[in-house]
Amino acid sequence: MTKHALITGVTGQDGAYLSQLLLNKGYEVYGLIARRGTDTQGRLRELGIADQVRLIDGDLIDLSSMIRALEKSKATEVYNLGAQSFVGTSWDQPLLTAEVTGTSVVKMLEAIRIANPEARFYQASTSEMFGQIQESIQSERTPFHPRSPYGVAKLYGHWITVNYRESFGLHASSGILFNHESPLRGTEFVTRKITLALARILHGQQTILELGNLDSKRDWGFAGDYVRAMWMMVQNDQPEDYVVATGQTWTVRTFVEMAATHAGFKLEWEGENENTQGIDRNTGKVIVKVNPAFYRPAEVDILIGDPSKANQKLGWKPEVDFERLVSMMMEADLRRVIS
Ligand code: NAP
Ligand code: G4F
Repeated sequence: MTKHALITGVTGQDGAYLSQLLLNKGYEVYGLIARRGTDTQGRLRELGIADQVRLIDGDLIDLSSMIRALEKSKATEVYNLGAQSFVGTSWDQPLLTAEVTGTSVVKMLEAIRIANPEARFYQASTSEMFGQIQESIQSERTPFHPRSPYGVAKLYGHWITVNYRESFGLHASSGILFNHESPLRGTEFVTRKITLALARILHGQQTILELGNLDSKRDWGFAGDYVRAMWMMVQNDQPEDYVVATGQTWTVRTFVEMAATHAGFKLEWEGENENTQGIDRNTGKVIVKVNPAFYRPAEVDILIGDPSKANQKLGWKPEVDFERLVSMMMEADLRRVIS
């Protein structure tokens, strides 16, 4: 029998890759879509699947639309990926973030209890919940200390998922995913901001790339690998929580250097902290500059995940390494800027 899945956040990076994965497995894929803009389906189109995903109007703050989406889709698997997902914005819109990223999770869980308690549920939790890290390598057992309104909202979503599993026996799993990127990453996130800017600079459409904290370290993986982990969690008989990560960490500075090398710049750094500049030795031009406007009120300095549980219990491991990820993103933006 054909499986039906409902994805919130279907127009986002992960929503697009997960839709592709599920369609390839023969699922009927339904996506909850909040029609705010005129062109929200760009990522689904880029993967060539826009006409295969069935869209249902709805919003994460509207419980009734979630119940209707569950009824219309007849979903037996629900992937809750929708969120205000940009950490920086969460200080400017903390209440919206609390609702869309935090308390909407209990609405989706309630919708499941009302419309189909047998449906399996995946919650998109995050390494941002570790924030000011309490252990040098973070696992499912590491205590949380979020550092942003986004991280705090996600922590609510995480614990309410655990609570509904324990209270009502729902098949609800929470994936604590570390940063994952791709050519479909939003341009506000640092990796894509870097690759797009370098491609534009190379083609004379931009002069400089301004960044904040270059020393911040992240465990960056490929989104295509990470949506596979989501699906594996939902298929497992036992609903549980899993860290999904590569186990390696890199600075923002290293990301810039690798991307610049890939794009053909010879980058050298001068100055320190707020005076830091990245100069292209080919041309003598400054192409990267630190701008404190991009610093955050409270930073997550470093994240490194331990994916052993996902590896042992689900058989999951990442296939794309950091270097390949950077080159994949850089190549995609070079192609986009030229065309
Ligand atoms: P993304 O590209 O920002 O996608 C977010 C999605 O949520 C978009 O489809 C967006 O729709 C939708 N959305 C926002 N507000 C909504 C609302 N009120 N009602 C319905 N839909 C709404 O995020 P992503 O990178 O794919 O991440 C997917 C999920 O994983 C998010 O929950 C994120 O917080 C979490 N996460 C991401 C990472 C990562 O590194 N990527 C790591 C850990 C956890 P519009 O396009 O219409 O705005
Ligand atoms: O790319 P970012 O904005 O991602 P961040 O804050 O780590 O959040 C992402 O990953 C989380 C998982 O850990 C997700 F839950 C969340 O939804 C999102 O997908 O920033 C990464 C780092 C930060 O330390 C930031 O301060 O890069 C630093 N950074 C330096 N300059 C910058 C910039 N970040 C952005 N966005 N823009 C800059 O100019």
